[in-house]
Amino acid sequence: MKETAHLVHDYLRSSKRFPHIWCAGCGIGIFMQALIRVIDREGYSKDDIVLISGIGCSGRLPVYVDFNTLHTTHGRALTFATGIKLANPRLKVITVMGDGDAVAIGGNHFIHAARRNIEITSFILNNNVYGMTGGQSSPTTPPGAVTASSPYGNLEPDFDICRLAEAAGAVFVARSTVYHTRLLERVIGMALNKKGFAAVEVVSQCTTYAGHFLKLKSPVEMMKWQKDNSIPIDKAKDMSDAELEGKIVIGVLVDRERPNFHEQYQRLLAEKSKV
Ligand SMILES: Cc1ncc(C[n+]2csc(CCOP(=O)(O)OP(=O)(O)O)c2C)c(N)n1
Ligand code: SF4
Repeated sequence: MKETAHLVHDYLRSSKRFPHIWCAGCGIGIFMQALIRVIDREGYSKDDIVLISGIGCSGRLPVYVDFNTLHTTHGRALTFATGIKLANPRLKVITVMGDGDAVAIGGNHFIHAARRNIEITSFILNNNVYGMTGGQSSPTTPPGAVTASSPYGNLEPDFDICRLAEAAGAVFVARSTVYHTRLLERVIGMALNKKGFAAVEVVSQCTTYAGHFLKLKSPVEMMKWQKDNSIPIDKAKDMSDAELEGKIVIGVLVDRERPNFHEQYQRLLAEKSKV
């Protein structure tokens, strides 16, 4: 097997796209490498994949990798992904979104993609902040955090992306951090193989902005924080809500079956074309 550096290099676009825009120590690159490793291991060809993003630091990911890619508008990755999957169900359609992209401006599309159960593998890189625009509060910023848009402390409660995905109907829901790379690769693989809407929350460090309000001074401290605060789902099941306060529950949270939208849509098209 190729070393990670060589393998990843084979999947990156050369020349003009680099240097990338990510800050040193940002977690997005760790996720990108894990995604590439799993795609390679699972044997997809580059042409099988369509990787779609909205806007944000996380949204830059498709710019760097050599798949079919779309860098769309803020919050709209899932709308483009839905159209592509309906038009060409053979393709493996993947979205990469920031927390703001997926569940603030794109929240409506997120819940309806889950409700429809269209086969899209969606990765939500949750760094608890709007990174690209300078560190404003997002729906996953902790209450009390001092951010660019909440200088006296964030008044809003944060919400749980995985619970939202589950309640909206996603058939596969998992969470990992970028610290837990083996788990991350396992859930990426499972999500890619799921025949329905899969949501994977990837807790990732924004060292430049979230590090400040989490009072963590370096990428290393932030990853140690991910390690020390994560609880595997099997253990979490025996813990109370109070005990889980401030913890990151990791692992496969939902894995269930439900009719998927694009297969029903293809059947309908076939039936109607006979009439
Ligand atoms: C319609 C629209 N509104 C606002 C923006 C400005 N904008 C660009 S990225 C972004 C937030 C990015 O945060 P997130 O989605 O969490 O991704 P991150 O940068 O943290 O990876 C915003 C508000 C935009 N580009 N388009
Ligand atoms: S601003 Fe934050 S999320 Fe964006 S590249 Fe820098 S560290 Fe990463």
